[in-house]
Amino acid sequence: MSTITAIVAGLRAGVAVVPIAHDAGHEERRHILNDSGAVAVLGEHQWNDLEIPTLPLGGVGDSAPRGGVVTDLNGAALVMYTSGTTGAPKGVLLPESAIAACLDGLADAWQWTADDHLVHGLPLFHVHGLVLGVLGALRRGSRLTHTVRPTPEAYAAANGSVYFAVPTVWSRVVNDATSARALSSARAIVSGSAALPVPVFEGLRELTGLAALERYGMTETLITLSTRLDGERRPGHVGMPLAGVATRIRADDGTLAPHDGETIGTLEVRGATVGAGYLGRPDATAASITDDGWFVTGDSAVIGPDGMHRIAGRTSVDIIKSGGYKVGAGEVETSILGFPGVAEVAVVGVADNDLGQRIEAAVVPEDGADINPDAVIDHVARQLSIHKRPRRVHIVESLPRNALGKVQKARLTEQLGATT
Ligand code: MLC
Ligand code: AMP
Repeated sequence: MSTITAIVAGLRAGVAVVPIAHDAGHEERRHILNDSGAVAVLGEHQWNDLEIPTLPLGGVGDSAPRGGVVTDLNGAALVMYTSGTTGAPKGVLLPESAIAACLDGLADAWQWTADDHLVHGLPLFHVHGLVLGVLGALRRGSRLTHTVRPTPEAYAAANGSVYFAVPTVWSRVVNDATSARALSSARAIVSGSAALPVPVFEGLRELTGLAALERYGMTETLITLSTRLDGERRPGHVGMPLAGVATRIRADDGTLAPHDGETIGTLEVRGATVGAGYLGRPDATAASITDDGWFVTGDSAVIGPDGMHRIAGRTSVDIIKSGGYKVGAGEVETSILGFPGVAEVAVVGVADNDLGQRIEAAVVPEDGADINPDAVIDHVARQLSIHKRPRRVHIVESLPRNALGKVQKARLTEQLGATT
């Protein structure tokens, strides 16, 4: 509740709010607070290493916000941190107008109204749980139940009309037939943040009688594509552009690719839901936009002649989606390199039935070093965040490299996957 109070207070006061993961470790927390130029932390928390004042909610604090920090927020209502292929997470500037366009576009696609009772248990520091799951309910005036954890049992008990979840949660729902059947009184179930496997889509349809609505988006662009309640819901497809959004795909040779249902290209999007770039990173912002103003998503997609989109994958192996969380291989590698005795490391996403991808690391120790894999996992959980920890750490003699010395991540992913 304190998160929702703090976010709404910030929005009402016209003060940009920066959500921080509840399980954020000390390095990640410090990076986000410093990089964003935050002047105060709102609400209760158990962090005892903060160098900036905490303002309690529901009363007047005795500490004042820290001053002297000037950042160009470019009119952002929210600054949401997201991982890239390398380096620490970047803050995405999200103006109120983009948030409103996204929420209204989704309301149109899903016929979302004040009569709905939305249920989800997603974390409140990302677009899915916070923007769609909280601000969406507030904008529509619909009732919201947050189940705290997104468990099948909690979803079954909530008696909602619309449910949101990431594919990992939907896969767990399908594996719990009793809970799944309890959702059959809902009018819509919605999946997003990662690809919904076709068997999970089919399992949901069989157990709940509902064809899941699938939608696609990114922190940088908010939600741009969705299937519609009054349209076709084709397994493995993420539908059409929301109102006010346009898309196109670009082939490897740099030309725009045809919308023929076969050609794969990098997806580019433009429109009212797209954010205002990265905070304090004009270089990264410029690199993400084409000369004619389209945002380059880094996802590969196919567009059909009927306008239906299918996401075919990511263009970079260094972006991992685990349980719907985006994690950059680079940030985990940097963290592990700081662990005593580590000479080299490579982090990859290995295919996982539950999480979509699970984070695994291959570590080469320095000569004579004896590294405990569990200690490496704990190190990442404490420094970055619990959800960014590798699920397995392999101690290896060397990393597979090509003739230029570059780590062959595809080969490593195959090798690690084969050891499961
Ligand atoms: C385990 N734990 C540890 C630990 N190992 N804690 C500390 N150190 C270690 N080494 C404990 C934790 O304390 C915690 O305990 C528990 O393990 C967490 O378990 P987990 O294994 O990480 O959780 P898991 O079951 O795998 O979570 C699955 C999940 C979660 C689906 C619930 O991944 C999730 O909430 N995903 C949603 C991500 C999301 O919202 N993405 C949207 C991005 S926006 P305890 O006791 O606390 O459980 C976006 C745009 C768009 O993508 O399109 O939407
Ligand atoms: P994030 O930065 O956490 O907002 O993650 C955005 C990324 O999640 C996108 O670039 C996609 O790779 C992935 N994603 C989101 N929704 C879907 C979806 N429905 N299908 C496939 N991938 C998705």
